[in-house]
Amino acid sequence: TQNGGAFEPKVFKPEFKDYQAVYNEIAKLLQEHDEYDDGSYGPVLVRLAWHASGTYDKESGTGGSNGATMRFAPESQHGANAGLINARNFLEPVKAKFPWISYSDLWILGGVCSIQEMMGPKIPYRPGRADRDMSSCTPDGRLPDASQGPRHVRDIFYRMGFNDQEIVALAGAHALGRCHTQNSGFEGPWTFSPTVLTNDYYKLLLGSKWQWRKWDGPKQYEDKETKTLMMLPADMAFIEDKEFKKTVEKYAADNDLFFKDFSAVIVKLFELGVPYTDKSETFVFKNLDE
Ligand code: HIF
Repeated sequence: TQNGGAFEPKVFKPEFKDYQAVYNEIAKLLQEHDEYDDGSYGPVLVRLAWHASGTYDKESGTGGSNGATMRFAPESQHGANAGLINARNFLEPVKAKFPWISYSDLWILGGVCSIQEMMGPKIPYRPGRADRDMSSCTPDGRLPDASQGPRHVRDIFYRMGFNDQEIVALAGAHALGRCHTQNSGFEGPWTFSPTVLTNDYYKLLLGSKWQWRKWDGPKQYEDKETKTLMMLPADMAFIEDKEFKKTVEKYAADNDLFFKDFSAVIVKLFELGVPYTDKSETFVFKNLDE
């Protein structure tokens, strides 16, 4: 250029330390806002990251976490996304403090941070997602229907490109959080410690007696002993189906194996449809207390 580049705008190139700063900010806000739900925004942040990613269709290459199109109607209004406004709003002050990060990268970083801070495994993170406009919103019906069984669960996750073992490894995330009548119509948590990631989901699926809950709401299961835990019909798919059940047994018996496989498969989920280049770097964040 004429002036030797002196007046060219400086392009900010975020590095590991910049993303770690975003991670730390989210982790700090998670600690500060322990008034929400069971004491943490972590589960709903994980659900946001998954619903942003789980719209992916491998045939057409549409959907996935690239784009953050859930900011816009109609996607924000899809029944499956009810309640995720809480997660999106939670992350707004983080976006305001670090405006250089895309919403799509931020939502996934929110999921990664929440899993690690809820005592889960390390989740390697690769930035590179760009926000898109509402013309990239995916059609309704790409996320799973909780009232259905093994066949539907397979259809939905095969469409994203997962196999049976990977589907079961993902399912352990229902150790976290709960169902809310105002969101899905269902009610209750899957485990006794819904803000800590463990293999308890698999242990409870196999070890508890499950019966239909008698209530006005949609058909769901309750544990016979305490009647405080729940399973969706779609969760029961994992023990109704023999192939799925074998893998449930493996993870119920071995938390380390679950952590290893869960980390790998959630990275795959979070990266569906993201146009990475050879130069994309992978980051492993320090937890807040490390
Ligand atoms: Fe969920 N899921 N999910 N889910 N989910 C809910 C809540 C959470 C399904 C249905 C529901 C996965 C798979 C499936 C989380 C994470 C993951 C709710 C309740 C429903 C109905 C929403 C509400 O009422 O607020 C179905 C049918 C799935 C296919 C089997 C993933 C594997 C388990 C992919 C996954 O990671 C999390 C976390 C929550 C808790 C959100 C909260 O606000 O606490």
